[in-house]
Amino acid sequence: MSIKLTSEDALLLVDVQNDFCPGGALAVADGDAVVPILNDWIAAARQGGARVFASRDWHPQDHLSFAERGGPWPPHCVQDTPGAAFHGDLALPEDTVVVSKAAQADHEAYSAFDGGELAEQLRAAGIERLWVGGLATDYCVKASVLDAAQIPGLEVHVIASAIRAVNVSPGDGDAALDAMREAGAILEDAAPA
Ligand code: VGL
Ligand code: ZN
Repeated sequence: MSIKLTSEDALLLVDVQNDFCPGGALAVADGDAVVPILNDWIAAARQGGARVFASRDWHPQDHLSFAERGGPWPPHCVQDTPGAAFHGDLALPEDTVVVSKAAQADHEAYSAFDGGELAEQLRAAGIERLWVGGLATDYCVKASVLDAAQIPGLEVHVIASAIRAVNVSPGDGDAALDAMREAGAILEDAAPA
C-alpha cells in the first residue's frame, strides 16, 4: 500500500541532526538509516503540496540537560555547531519550517510542540494529518507525537520505518511505541506514493 500526501498533510521530521547519528555526540544506533526513508516522504510531500516541518534540538552550551550541569546527557546539539546541523543527506525543501527547541539554558523540551508555535502553524495551514519520523523514538519523537495526539481533529501517523530509539534502558523504544499507540497515534508501515 502506498500513501499520497496532499496540502492537508504535513511532515514533521524530528531532530535528524548529526549529533544523533553514528559518530555524533549522542548517537542513536542506526540513526542515519532514517534519512533515505524520510527523503522519500519529503519527495511525496513536495509532489502533493504537503508542508514540511523540521525540528531541531538547539541547546546553548550550558544547557541543563548536559552532564556538567547534572543532566542525563553528554553535550549535544549545541547551537551553531556541526553536531546541531541537520544530516547532510536530508533533502529538506527550501521552504521547510525549522522548529528549534530547548534553546534556553534552564529549560528542557523534548517535544517539538513545547514552547513554540507549531500547533498554531498546523492549525492555520489547515493540516488534518501529521506524519512524524526522526530521532529519537523514546525521547523527542515520543514527546512530539504525544503532544500532537492532543490536538483536536489532527490525525497523527508515526512512520515506523523512519524512527530509531536511544534505548538508555532496554525496551525504551518499544515502550515508546506503546505509549504513542495508546495516545491514538497510528503506527504506519506503508510507504509514500
Ligand atoms: C533528544 C535526548 C536529548 C531527542 C534530545 O531529540 O530525542 N534526546 N535531547
Ligand atoms: Zn537535547
